[in-house]
Amino acid sequence: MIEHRNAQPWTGRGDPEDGDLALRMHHLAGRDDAGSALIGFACDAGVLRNKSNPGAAEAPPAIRGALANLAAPRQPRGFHDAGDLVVPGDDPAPGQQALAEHLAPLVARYPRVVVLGGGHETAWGSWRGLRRAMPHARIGIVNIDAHLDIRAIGPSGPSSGTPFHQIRQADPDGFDYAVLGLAEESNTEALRARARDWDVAIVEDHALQTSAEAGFDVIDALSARSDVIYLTIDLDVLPAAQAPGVSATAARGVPLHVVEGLVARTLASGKVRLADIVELCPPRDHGDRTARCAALLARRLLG
Ligand SMILES: [Mn+2]
Repeated sequence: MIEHRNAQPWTGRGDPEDGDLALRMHHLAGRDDAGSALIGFACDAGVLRNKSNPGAAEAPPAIRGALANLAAPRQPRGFHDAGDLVVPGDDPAPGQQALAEHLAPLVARYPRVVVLGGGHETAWGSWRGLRRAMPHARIGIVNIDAHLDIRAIGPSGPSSGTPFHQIRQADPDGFDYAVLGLAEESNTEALRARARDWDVAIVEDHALQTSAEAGFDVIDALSARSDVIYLTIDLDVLPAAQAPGVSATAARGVPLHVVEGLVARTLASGKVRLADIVELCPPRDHGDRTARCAALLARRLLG
């Protein structure tokens, strides 16, 4: 049974002595001029099935908490908080179905929708929500991630390691997938060979250590041939020092400023209707530093 929890009121710091421009993100929640919406996917089922560390279910409130007191962007616009879907147990499928059902009307109504996962099984709900809202669109997928997440579905069923395999099964002809930040050591040759077979565009983490530029051609080409972009950010692409609070930490990783550059370039296409931020694991975080990375990215996506 999937529970839908309504959004809690946003609270945070106020500095009225500084005047009308002293806005923070919590001030933008629920404003009438909402140009985006967010929804939380509180789910441990995907990482449990993927033999990984639980905790992703605690991510949505942790990201909201880190987001609330960030300064609003220069030209602030409101956002709508659609609350959280709470997925019990170790089967992600009912939760993914509920996510797709909740997302479709949000995507139809708001220019951009942001999902706060959950493990990467979130993607199988996200993508289907977008597909439901836009049945005929060419959907390009930009995944900023250390992993391909195209594993075959084994006896334990779909997990946080299989979502892009599931998407390809659902849409073999339309599947157009790029992975930015891949760590060679974290993907077996079976998966890398499958990615070659499926024409997955890959930019490895080695090429993304100082600048996002090595990813621009892939992003631009994918954007040009797509009607809409689904951007998915797996926080385990970040170096362990910046992002200890994920299910699977990266020894090398892609630094936050480079990830921000990749996100900015993808947003510059003007085609990102849906984005998600996944794999935050608050019980493994230190001093909220991973949640803060997630919040910086969420602020950019909502803005
Ligand atoms: Mn992933």
